[in-house]
Amino acid sequence: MENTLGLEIIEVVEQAAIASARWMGKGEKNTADQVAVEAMRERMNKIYMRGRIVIGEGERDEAPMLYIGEEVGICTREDAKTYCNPDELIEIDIAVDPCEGTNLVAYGQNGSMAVLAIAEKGGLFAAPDFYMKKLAAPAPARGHVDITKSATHNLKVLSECLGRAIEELVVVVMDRPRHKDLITEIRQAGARVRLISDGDVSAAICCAFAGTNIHALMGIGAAPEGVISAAAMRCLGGHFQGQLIYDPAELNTPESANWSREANIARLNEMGIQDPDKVYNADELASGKTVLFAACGITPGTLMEGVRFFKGGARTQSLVISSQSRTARFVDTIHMYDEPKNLQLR
Ligand code: VTB
Repeated sequence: MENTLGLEIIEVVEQAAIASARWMGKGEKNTADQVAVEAMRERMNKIYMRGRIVIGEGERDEAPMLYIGEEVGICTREDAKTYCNPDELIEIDIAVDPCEGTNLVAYGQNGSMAVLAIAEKGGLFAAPDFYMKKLAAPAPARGHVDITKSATHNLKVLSECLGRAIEELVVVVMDRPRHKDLITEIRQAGARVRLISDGDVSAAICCAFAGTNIHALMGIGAAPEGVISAAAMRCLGGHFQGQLIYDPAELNTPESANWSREANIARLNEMGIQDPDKVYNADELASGKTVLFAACGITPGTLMEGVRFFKGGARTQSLVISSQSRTARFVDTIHMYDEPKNLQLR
């Protein structure tokens, strides 16, 4: 599945990142997202593959592009058999977030990226549009920390697994009222908290790389992005667990005040999720035999640079992770828009 796909998806995330980066700092998060969606879809549809969006911009009636169920790739066309080879006709599932951290782009802040994950059909959990409690940690803590246990307990375990004092650990938490008690607990346990306004996918993946000075991600974010984080963590051997949040009391936001716990459980049941309390680990969220992940920085981040425009071109940095070739590849690309003689390469 991955030979040429691994290369082509770099361009998919690069194009989305470049389009979105043109809207950096303009205060218009919806446009920053929309142009990323359009660019991602356009490039995806030039790939010889038979893809289906399983995590995207929303349900068909609410999202015009990259909606859940949309077919993408040249080999989804009616007469595909005449020009696609059998390998390219294998159905693959795709999870996309063309602009992860729309606010970050709109306000020119660090940590936004264009991101996607791919697996063979059925290999990615089609997460409902719910919130998800998440726990990410470095590989040595995999299977030792546990989302059902307290933050205090997990920090103790993490400190043992990593062989470092709790005081040296940094936990990323999204800065939300719902995390007030969690933040207090982490601080009381002795660890340090790095609050982020948005972008927990990047934070989760950072846990898998030593040297990022991020040792855990804790707290509640969006479920679909949890699957994308899990896909990367599955390939990198890091720890990732997610648990769907259906009780509005745990969110405590103005919107969630109108939700009902029972109605949410009923919705999950309708979607085939019988046990709403189930804890999903990375292997279950991204269960595919072959999993591919790609991300490109829009604004600068811990793992990747953001898009930098220069006279006649742009430069991007991406990360492509493959379970098959067991590689995590950082790709630095110069995009040349003008005649070479007019470029100021940088
Ligand atoms: C966002 C975003 C995250 O979750 O905050 C979102 O920044 C949901 O949380 O990266 P809020 O509704 O509280 O903003 C993510 O998209 C992904 O988990």
